[in-house]
Amino acid sequence: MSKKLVDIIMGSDSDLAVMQDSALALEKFDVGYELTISSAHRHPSKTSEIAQNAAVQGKKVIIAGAGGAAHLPGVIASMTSLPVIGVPIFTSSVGGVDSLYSIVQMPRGMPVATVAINGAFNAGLLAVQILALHDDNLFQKYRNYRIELAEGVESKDRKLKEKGFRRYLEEN
Ligand code: RP5
Repeated sequence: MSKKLVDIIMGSDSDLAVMQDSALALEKFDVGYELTISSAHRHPSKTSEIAQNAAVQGKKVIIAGAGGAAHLPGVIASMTSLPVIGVPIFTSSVGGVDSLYSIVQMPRGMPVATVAINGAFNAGLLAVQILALHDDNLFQKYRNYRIELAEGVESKDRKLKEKGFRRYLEEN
């Protein structure tokens, strides 16, 4: 795989089923990444080491996913100047709203770009967009991806008009 430009960090292995989507998004664009389990609460020293070493290792963006009292992305943001994208993980207790508020409500001066609850794929895409600012080839790949999305909508709309809604629903 190409150079590891993105750190994907999650608070627990129970986040992996969601956080794999960030890896899948990056792989779609041949962007190298490193996946790590760490925890702001259970292993603060490891979290601090990762955050402080990321830029030195050549990482350009950090994606951090956590659930509940989800301090991981904010704590990482406090220890690196790299852009941090936070992924609030769905929780069975309150549906991930706890994670969302913990991550999105960062104090002035310390931003974490927060995606939707379980929005790990979009976190990967946002990382691609950031990297593409300085990579024309990647920028073109990302533009092509957007064109494919639009074509997908056109094709569904053509099918709906051709078949009518009843057959469309039966067949999908
Ligand atoms: C958070 O606590 C993790 O990010 C995870 O979403 C949540 C629960 O962790 P486990 O108890 O499943 O390890 O730190």
